[in-house]
Amino acid sequence: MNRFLVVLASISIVMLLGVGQITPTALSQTNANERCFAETGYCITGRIRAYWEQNGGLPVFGYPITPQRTETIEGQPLEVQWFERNRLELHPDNAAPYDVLLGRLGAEQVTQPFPAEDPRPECRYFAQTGFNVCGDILAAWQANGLDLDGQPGFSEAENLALFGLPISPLITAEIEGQPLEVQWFERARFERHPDNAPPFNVLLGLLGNETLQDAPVASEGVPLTIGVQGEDLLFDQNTLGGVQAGQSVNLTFNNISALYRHNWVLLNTNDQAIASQVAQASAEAGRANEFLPADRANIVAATTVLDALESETISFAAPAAPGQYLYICTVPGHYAAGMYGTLIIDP
Ligand SMILES: [Cu+2]
Repeated sequence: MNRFLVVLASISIVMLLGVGQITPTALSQTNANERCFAETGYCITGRIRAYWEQNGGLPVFGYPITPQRTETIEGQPLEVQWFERNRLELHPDNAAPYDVLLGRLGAEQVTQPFPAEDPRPECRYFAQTGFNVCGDILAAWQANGLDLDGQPGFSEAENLALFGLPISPLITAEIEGQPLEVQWFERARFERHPDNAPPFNVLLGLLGNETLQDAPVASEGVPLTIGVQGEDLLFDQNTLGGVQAGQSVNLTFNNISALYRHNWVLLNTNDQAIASQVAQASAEAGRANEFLPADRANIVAATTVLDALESETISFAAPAAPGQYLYICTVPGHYAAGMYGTLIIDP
């Protein structure tokens, strides 16, 4: 299956760790299990949602900036979702809570090792890496953790499980044009903002945003996202819109079903009789042909067939004529069960 790493071209989110006045807004409740954020237009669900909510939420991870999708991380295909401050990865073979891991974005960004320090009595010294953690950064590190024991408060093992070890001393770095004192950890960058009142005097760097912005952008285009309604043979949206004739589109299809394979196929017609013929021919073409007929005359764009819990992003040019266009799932029986919707193309 082809998987595309599509990066939204310009995600500019101005947000500090001090989020007391910013309340996440429910965008929509298409799925009882989903929590959606109007701030970025993305939702969290399942284990990633549970992990996000249990281990610090907005101040620690930030808002989601991508859908959940498959990426290759260190040679391994993983289900991941990017947040402003980090990347959450699903590792279903691990026992909870290690079935969700925070990306090692600090270690990925600090490619030149820093020279180790001598222990200082007023600091916590980590002999494993040779760095001191002191003062307000130590306090902020200790204030968050991955809850391993169900007990209130965080042990040092729990702080370590969330942020990892320090991998730099306190250094001065230029962050968005501003010189700041920062310290790198395996999974985070702590930044000192001494003008802010506690607890906002130490903020976590926006490593998710920074990493995604550094990545190559697949293409400019209108982002569209569609999913499925749990284990029902239905898309989660009956209509998609906001696209002008001929515009390029980056469509992400999230098959959140744990049971069924699905695809998303855009037709060049709004005629249900033609859609029915395409569905029939697709079933006859079979899985080996991605449930697509040899004759693609009526097909504008299609994802591959996604197995359970897979995602894919495809790029295509929207139809040149304004109007309504059917999209269907061509996995046998799904169109007939109602798995279709309408893409509206504006002039
Ligand atoms: Cu389907």
